[in-house]
Amino acid sequence: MKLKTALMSAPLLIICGAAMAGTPGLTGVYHGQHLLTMRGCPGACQAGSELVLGKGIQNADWSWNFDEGWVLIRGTTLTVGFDYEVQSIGNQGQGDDRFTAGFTDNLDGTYTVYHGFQIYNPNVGNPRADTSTRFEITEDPDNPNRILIITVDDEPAGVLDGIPGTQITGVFPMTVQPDFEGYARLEGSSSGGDGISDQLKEQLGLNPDADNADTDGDGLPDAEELGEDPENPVDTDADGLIDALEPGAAALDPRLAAGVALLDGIPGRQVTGDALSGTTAEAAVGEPWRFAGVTTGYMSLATDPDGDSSIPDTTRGDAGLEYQYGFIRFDLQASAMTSEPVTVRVTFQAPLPESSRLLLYASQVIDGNERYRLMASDAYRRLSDHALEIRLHDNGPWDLSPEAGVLAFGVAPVENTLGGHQESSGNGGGIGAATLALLALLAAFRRGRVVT
Ligand SMILES: [Ca+2]
Ligand SMILES: [Ca+2]
Ligand SMILES: [Ca+2]
Ligand SMILES: [Ca+2]
Repeated sequence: MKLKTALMSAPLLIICGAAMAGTPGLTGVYHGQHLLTMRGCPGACQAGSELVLGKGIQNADWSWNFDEGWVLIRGTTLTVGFDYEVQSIGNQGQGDDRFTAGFTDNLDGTYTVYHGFQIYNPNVGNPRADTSTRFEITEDPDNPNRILIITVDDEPAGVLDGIPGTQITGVFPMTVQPDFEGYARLEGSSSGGDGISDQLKEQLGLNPDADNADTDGDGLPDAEELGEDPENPVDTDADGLIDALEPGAAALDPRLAAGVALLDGIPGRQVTGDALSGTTAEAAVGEPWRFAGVTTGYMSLATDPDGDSSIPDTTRGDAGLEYQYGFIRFDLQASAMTSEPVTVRVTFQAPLPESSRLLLYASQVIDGNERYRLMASDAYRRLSDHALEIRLHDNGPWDLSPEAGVLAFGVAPVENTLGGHQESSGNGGGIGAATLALLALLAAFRRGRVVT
């Protein structure tokens, strides 16, 4: 079986090699974002043997200076619940210097960064290693102000293993390989011709490449909707989504949150290889509630906070569950005390899984930690191929009359590709054996006692 896998991976490598593009000799300073995928090998690393241990829950910033040969890479939280950092070799320096690593131009379209990598998981001793990562960096043929950055397989100490990234052995509970994917834009560029920098648009979640520089497509240009001070953009209805993101009348209605880009994305533009990145959703809630903030990201923990049956989102479809919609997290405010159920309707631009394959996870914040649980199937309705209605009852996991009058919750539609969703009010409805095996491994990983 393993021999077959190894044989099959060989032609794959050749295909990858032929597809390699890359732009040697880049100059200038670029700023952008990346998404990290952490892979691990329970045994020896070979293509097909790896597990996805987690992704960043959000895109994280990075800045590339090709004139001076260094990159500053910010970390974020992984979907398994702990933070990672990309550091200088030896973790030297202070402040930003600590996160700045040197790189060399290999003159073949790839660039090798020499850096430290650390995860903050006290259960396994906050492990850290010095390593390197080889990136293929390509000038976007459609926009010379933009570069596209992927991690390639590079094993300076051995034979390529067919898995993107470079093995870090003997430090983490298993051999791991960080895989960074992202993009960056030339400092000071303004592709929209409206005087607003691409960098600021990215920060605000606006699409620098949108037709006529109108991200939400409502006929009002981004520059106009941002207002007089683009650094402090206008949000007329104070629902947490700026006017330039909310099309038309939604910008005036705090009970309607529109133009919400999935997976921490940018409306109308795919940020990562995930197909739904950049597709949008909108949400509606009734009186006395209103939206006060909306964020999206890759699905965070799906965990039972009371027990040991942790279900981290780490499968990414590898074992039957697809978290391709990520999560949408809402802050709701009530204008009056109420204990009536709250009904939130969420409409997705992309179609939802069919009823028999749809699972819904929902979060609550417990002691500052976000936890996700599988929702009972009678707590929501699939209204159409694109819309869900979710009812949050008092005395359930959510406190609907908190002292501050604020309710925070997230939802994450999940596709059970194994089908046959079994009714369940607890964890694990329809979860297959492969997932359970992976979860057992991950639980051990999180406790730091994986035997490899
Ligand atoms: Ca590799
Ligand atoms: Ca607009
Ligand atoms: Ca708004
Ligand atoms: Ca609104």
